[in-house]
Amino acid sequence: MNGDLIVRTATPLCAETRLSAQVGLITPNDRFYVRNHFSVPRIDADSWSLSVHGHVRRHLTLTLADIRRLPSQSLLVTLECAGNGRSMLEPSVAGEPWDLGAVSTAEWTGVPLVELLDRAGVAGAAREVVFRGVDHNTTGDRSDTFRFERSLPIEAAQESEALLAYAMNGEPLSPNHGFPLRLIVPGWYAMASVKWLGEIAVTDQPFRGYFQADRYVIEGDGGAGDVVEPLTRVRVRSVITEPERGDVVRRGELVIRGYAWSGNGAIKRVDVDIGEGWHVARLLDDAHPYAWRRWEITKRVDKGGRITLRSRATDSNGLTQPEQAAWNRLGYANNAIQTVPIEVFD
Ligand SMILES: Nc1nc2c(c(=O)[nH]1)N[C@H]1C(S)=C(S)[C@@H](COP(=O)(O)O)O[C@H]1N2
Ligand SMILES: [Mo]
Repeated sequence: MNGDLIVRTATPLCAETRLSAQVGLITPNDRFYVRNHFSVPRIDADSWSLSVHGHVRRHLTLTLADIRRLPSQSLLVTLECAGNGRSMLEPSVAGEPWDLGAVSTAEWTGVPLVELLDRAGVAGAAREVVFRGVDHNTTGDRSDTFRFERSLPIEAAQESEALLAYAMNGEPLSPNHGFPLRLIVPGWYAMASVKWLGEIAVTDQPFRGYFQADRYVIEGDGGAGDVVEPLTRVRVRSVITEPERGDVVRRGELVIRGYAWSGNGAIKRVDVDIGEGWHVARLLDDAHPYAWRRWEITKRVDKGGRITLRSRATDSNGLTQPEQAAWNRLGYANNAIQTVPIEVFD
């Protein structure tokens, strides 16, 4: 395993990118975070096919070669696991104890989902599109075997610029990231980006599968079953990658660097606090609609001792990060401002 990944659970593999290993705009494939619910399915690309059925005018069965012949597109997309930052919640919650590294960015290449839906011809009664992974097993509180499946409302399927991706940063998808084909839903928490696709079913009913209705939902005070909000778009967030928690730095010029992203609009601003108020950081990189942006700021630190660094992103809809996490039982969507304590010496 690449040393730039921190393993949170070994089987199924869940591993996050070390913050210090986030260096460029794009995360190299071998250090892109991994979140698997079941063991990685072994898929033989030659016998694999994708079936598109349900409320469509034409049922399609496509081989990988068929898919690669369709018009393709490449998009820079940041994926963030909805559980990213879960370990910071108090009181603590069950689930993968992610720090802040369950987020990475790649250039994905594949066929626009609309291209395929148009070829199949979506029927008038269609309400949702269900994406079925071929990975399956039992999990958590269920004893039967079931698949990883998620749906998108038909409007989101048609308007989200979703891709059926077969390549990641110019290489075929690796087994961990969904070989041979996965969905990428730009702007949405990454549970929507179903890996190891086998089937796409257009339905006239709301889909109520486990990973749709029992997981990846924000619950109310009533606990399990009291769903307030299903997770969709990524909440605005920033992370500080440099310096790191606990670093000891010399007095003088201090360079602070990190990333900022939002599923609800472009990043407009990042403010950084070095213990005495907010300063506007410089945004780097071009703005890509679905990818994070690097930022940096240089500040003088004249006093020795402990200081706490914080960063706060704001997007084009004026949404910003809260000081306190909005606690929820399943530990999702914690976009609270991160605190990075460091020590300054003379
Ligand atoms: N088929 C399938 N798709 C899946 C998952 C899975 O376990 N099985 N995990 C989802 C979750 S919760 C996340 S965060 C992303 C992780 O994608 P990555 O492993 O490529 O980073 O895949 C999503 N798609
Ligand atoms: Mo996730």
